[in-house]
Amino acid sequence: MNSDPNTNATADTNAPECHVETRTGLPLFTRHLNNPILTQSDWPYPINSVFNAGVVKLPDGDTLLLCRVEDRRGLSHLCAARSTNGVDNWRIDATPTLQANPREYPEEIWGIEDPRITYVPELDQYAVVYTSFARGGPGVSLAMTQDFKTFERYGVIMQPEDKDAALLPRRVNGLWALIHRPVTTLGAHMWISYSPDLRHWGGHKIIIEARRGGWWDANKIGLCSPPIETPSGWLTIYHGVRQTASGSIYRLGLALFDLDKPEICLQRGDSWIFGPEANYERNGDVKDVVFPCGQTIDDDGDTIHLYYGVADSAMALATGSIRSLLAWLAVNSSPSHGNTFQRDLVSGR
Ligand code: BMA
Repeated sequence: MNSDPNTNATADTNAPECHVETRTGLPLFTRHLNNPILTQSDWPYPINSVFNAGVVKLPDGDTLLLCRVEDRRGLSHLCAARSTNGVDNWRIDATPTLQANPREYPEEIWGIEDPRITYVPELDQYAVVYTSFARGGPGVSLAMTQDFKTFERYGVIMQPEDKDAALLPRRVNGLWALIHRPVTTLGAHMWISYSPDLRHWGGHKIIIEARRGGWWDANKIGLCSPPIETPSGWLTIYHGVRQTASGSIYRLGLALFDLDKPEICLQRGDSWIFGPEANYERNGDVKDVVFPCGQTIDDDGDTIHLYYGVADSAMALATGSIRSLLAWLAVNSSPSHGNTFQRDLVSGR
């Protein structure tokens, strides 16, 4: 058990690899010994790979992973897997749970990918925000559900090129808020947009930029799992993509956004907190990728179970503490690395 006086996190001190640590030397995230927890061989029908699942804890206590499943044509659909302990004995839907429907939604002609799930108490529904992939590139689509059996599709809510999106669980100043990652002439940065009805979106603002040059998160960043509401702000895990001579490395960083004005970045970590180190993260269809799209939080309000796709091939699990993440962020962030673009605009550079 963890003995970090700063937190009440549960941590396996035998855990290998992750070098970003709390003040007392424990890793911020500890990989589960059963990793990878879901693979192609678990599936009830033939597939290529299962990864980048949206996650939610259901009212009956089950953990539901809405997995991105790539079929053997290379196109993706979503399939639900449920487990009582969130680790094993997954009960996987016998057929795809949510499939692309290009006849009615042509933006899905090349499949649907990377769902993020947010429970919205006001609507008593889950918002599933996913990437729809077609000739115009990836876009952001929304479907609402109560039971992960039937879905009300809203279609595209952010036109291509855009992805890595999640809805905040409640209105902010009367409006729904969506974090997403459009690719524009400005680059691949994270934005927020607001809507009165989940269909019409505006008030678009950059919330954090990809850094430049040699940084681990230079040139391309994107939201991972849906932001977590804490008393200090919206705690947000994002990915940074480092381009190297032998391909990309997807790593994870932390940022904190203002509760009432989520376009304001309060803190942003300097270094990455988690990256591909284990063999199952380093090798697969796409090497060196860790890609979480969801998490569950225990009843203690602190223990976070992060579910992440590994190497675009399988699903893995790592556990940490929200209090430790916030404590780390407070002492490892530079206020100057929020949104330089807005400052450039003001200064005219
Ligand atoms: C991103 C997304 C993810 C994928 C990652 C690495 O752009 O497409 O689905 O896991 O690339 O290939």
